[in-house]
Amino acid sequence: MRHTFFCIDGHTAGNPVRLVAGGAPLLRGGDMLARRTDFLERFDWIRTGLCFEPRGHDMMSGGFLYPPTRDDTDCGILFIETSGCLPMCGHGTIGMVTFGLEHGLITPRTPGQLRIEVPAGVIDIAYGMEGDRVRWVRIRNVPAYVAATGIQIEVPGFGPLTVDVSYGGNYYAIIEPQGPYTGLDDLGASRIVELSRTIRTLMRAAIEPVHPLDDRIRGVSHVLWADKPKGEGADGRNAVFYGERAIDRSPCGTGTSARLAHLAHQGRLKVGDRFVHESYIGSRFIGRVEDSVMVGDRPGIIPSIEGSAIATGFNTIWIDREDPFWAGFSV
Ligand code: PYC
Repeated sequence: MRHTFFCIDGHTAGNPVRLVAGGAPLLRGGDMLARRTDFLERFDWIRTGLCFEPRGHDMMSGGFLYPPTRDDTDCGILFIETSGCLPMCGHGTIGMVTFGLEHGLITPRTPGQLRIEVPAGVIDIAYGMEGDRVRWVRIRNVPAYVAATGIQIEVPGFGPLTVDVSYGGNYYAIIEPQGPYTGLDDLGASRIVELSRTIRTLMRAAIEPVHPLDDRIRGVSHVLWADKPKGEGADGRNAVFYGERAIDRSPCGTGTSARLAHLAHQGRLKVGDRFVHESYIGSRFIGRVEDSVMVGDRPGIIPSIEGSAIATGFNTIWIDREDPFWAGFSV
């Protein structure tokens, strides 16, 4: 049996986005988090088949647009990625909103604005179009907050690190320059990946952050290495590790949100401040601290992230049950 998926492929600031425009399964559930659970239970083969080799690769990421479950939103997004189905994905949202608007898959009730349901909550979008091209997308993200600070770990073959945990739609272990970590360029991509995998395991053994308002969102999934900016006009740089082998090519939307909350927590940013975040490859998002907010009993912020995406083409993909690798593989 052959399943056909009509996709719009592209990237946001260099990181891949595969919008599955045709072939999405019908899902059960009263909100996007419940639909995500249903998808993982019954249809995860679609994610692994579309994201892993031979149809995808270590960084592959994307998702589906769904009808809204509420009256006050325009649509829902379910994210897929090599690491699973994230509660929220910033670069993925920028890409899917861009491709969805450019190809008539999303019809905004108010031009220039969208309200979208994601598993982590509801996000507000502003965007700018010129002709049929979306030039920029800004996400007013779910509230971000710092979940833990000062966690001490000993990384074999590297040394001791003090790590903080911050939430921006996913939970990030944040490592600032210190002791053995002197900067991204001193480490290099393969070492970042290798160390991040170990650090995530150590962090998971040390702490399991649970979202104060929804305990279905929990656990450190990503590692963010913070660094000083490299390019003119940037305020900071990062490398975000996800999945088993990926460094985000974009500055990472949820990672930037988590970092904004982290810097606000440290008193280094305040409401109204802007923070230009550079990715490992030098692409950029503009982050802003929009507001302060309580997340349960924790002080947090409302972050926004702004960036742009480019479609690279249509891609009709088959998952053929006669293919020995129909559900994908990773090595
Ligand atoms: O942009 O939020 C993001 C993201 C998460 C994982 C990769 N990118």
